[in-house]
Amino acid sequence: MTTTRDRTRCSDELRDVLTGLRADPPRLAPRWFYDDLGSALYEAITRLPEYYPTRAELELLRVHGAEIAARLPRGARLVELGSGSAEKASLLLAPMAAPESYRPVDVSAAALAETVRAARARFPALDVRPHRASFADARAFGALLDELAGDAPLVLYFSGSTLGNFERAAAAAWMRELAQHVPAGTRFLLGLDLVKAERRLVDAYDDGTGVTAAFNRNALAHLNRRFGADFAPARWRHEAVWNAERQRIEMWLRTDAPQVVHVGDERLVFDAGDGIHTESSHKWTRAAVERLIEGSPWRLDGWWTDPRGDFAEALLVR
Ligand code: AVJ
Repeated sequence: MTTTRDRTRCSDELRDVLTGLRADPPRLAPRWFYDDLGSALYEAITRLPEYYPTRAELELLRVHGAEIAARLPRGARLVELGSGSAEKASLLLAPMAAPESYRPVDVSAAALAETVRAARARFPALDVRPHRASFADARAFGALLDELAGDAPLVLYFSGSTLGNFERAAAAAWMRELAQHVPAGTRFLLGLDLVKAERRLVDAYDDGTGVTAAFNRNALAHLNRRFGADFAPARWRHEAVWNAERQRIEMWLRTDAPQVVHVGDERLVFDAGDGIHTESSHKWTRAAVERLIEGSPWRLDGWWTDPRGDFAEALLVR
């Protein structure tokens, strides 16, 4: 059944999509990667030999998880932003002192169910409570944090360098807003991919098997399924470029020939050479983290990297 609310949400989303596609240069938000197929493709990306961040963060937690856990308060409520296999959170929960509960937060009910299943299998005695919510909107997520704050010390965990999808200024604003919804003493553990040789960064986002290209093009297929658009995904070339000035990998979909595409009631015309910017994945240094939290209630209280120095966990305290 389609409710009025569904239609309203659909038209809001369609309006956002059209605003982005009509911008110069055209853009599409990374969230359009993640329908069921896109989530499966991302899962495949994490296993590619070229895509090192997932393995690097797991290795970091295997090597330094106990040290990190020793810096977290006893009896803490672990709130994880985004949910998957609970594999990373488990490497913190195992050495943590008497965690009060584990609270994965995600918009996807399917992702949450999988996280809960995995966490309960690993820690049968642990209180595991999923929260279906978006954390991208700091105000909405702040309302959830207001509810979660108080009974036990809070530890937020945001893994995978997903913060890197925000523009730098938006990330800083988001951090400041979250700080307004958590008590003093709250810890925030941030998993961040570090700046490194351009070759390795580009290869991680342009793998030889073409999985990332399929993941990128699936955003267009997703728009076709969701809004009845008529993108021809195969006619868009996957591009991953290092933007040195902004220290980020950008993903684009580019067309070599003119194309006309219908989205909703709109007719969009693309010229040969036009691109759609689909994702920015910002990379980090310790100095960039200091800039991120400058003038905010957060301060940097710990920093660990994996043995190769590819990935970091930054521990912030409010
Ligand atoms: C899920 C945002 C962390 O930026 O590395 C992987 C997404 N895009 N390959 C990242 C992604 C292309 C990923 N994050």
